[in-house]
Amino acid sequence: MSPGISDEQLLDLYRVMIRIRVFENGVRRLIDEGRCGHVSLSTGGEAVAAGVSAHLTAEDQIGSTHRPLGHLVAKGGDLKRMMAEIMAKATGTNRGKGGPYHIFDKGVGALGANGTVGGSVPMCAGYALANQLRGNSSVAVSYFGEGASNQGGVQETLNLAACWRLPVVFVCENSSPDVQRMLGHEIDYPQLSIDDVGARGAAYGIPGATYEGWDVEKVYTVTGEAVERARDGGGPSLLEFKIHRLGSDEDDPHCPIKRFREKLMSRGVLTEELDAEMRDTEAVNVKEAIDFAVGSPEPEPIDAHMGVFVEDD
Ligand SMILES: Cc1ncc(C[n+]2csc(CCOP(=O)(O)OP(=O)(O)O)c2C)c(N)n1
Repeated sequence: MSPGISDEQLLDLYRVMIRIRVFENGVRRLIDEGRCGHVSLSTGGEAVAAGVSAHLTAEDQIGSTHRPLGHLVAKGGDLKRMMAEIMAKATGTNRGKGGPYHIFDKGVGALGANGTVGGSVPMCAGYALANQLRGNSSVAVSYFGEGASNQGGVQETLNLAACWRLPVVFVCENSSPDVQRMLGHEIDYPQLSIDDVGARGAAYGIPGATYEGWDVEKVYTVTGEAVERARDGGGPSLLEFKIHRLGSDEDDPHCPIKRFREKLMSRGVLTEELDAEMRDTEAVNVKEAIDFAVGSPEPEPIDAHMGVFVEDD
């Protein structure tokens, strides 16, 4: 038992983390076999996706990055339709027209990945403004990377969201601890003027802090506070989670799943049998998702004209 988190909740968090890893490993195999296009994976960020989404319902919105799969799986995304979208099939979440960089599932409140770095931030402020104007208690969560945090639009949005006390939580996944994995970034060539993006919250008068992103219990606890504050009209927060981008295995000492598994085992919350059962279940689900995607038709050329405009609902 962890303070404030029941054993059942801990196992739910673990299950979601496993689901994300198994799903992304399935996608990794498709990439290696040349059966889908380029996909940016989120491996290593499972604790953030699981810990954040544990506080959200389908009425709450998330806006994601170019590494959206973990966020979407944690938000309750349908694995079959997600896999079909990744393979550009007509049965996909975006009918095969968005691909992984724009994957979208309105039914679960996953309002879009963004190939444009930093794109989720102003969009989520917009969702939050809509929530505020409608007077509901929904909260928007915007995911972005530390690279995106330097975008002008991100800074402007933080200011406006603070001024208007919008119900939004800004979640920065900072993978710079793995500097060698950063895109186009030379070691020792500075990109950020400070170490901790969370510290920028103070510049806008909102709570901002930095945490270890492998620690799902910490993610769960601090996000719970930020989401509650946003729901209660207390305005936005900025949470930074330091993470390591990883490969497919769990041998890496930074692997959030490995670390959580060891904790849960030592506390007697998780057994080898339950762990194996969860992994088997997720493997079957992912296999079914791949089979569904493979067996689905491609979109018809005429579909390019469909779904372009939407009536107000
Ligand atoms: C507006 C914009 N500029 C540049 C790019 C090219 N690009 C794709 S991923 C990436 C790195 C983003 O870094 P970060 O936000 O920290 O995310 P990470 O990949 O580290 O998870 C860049 C520059 C882009 N997609 N959009």
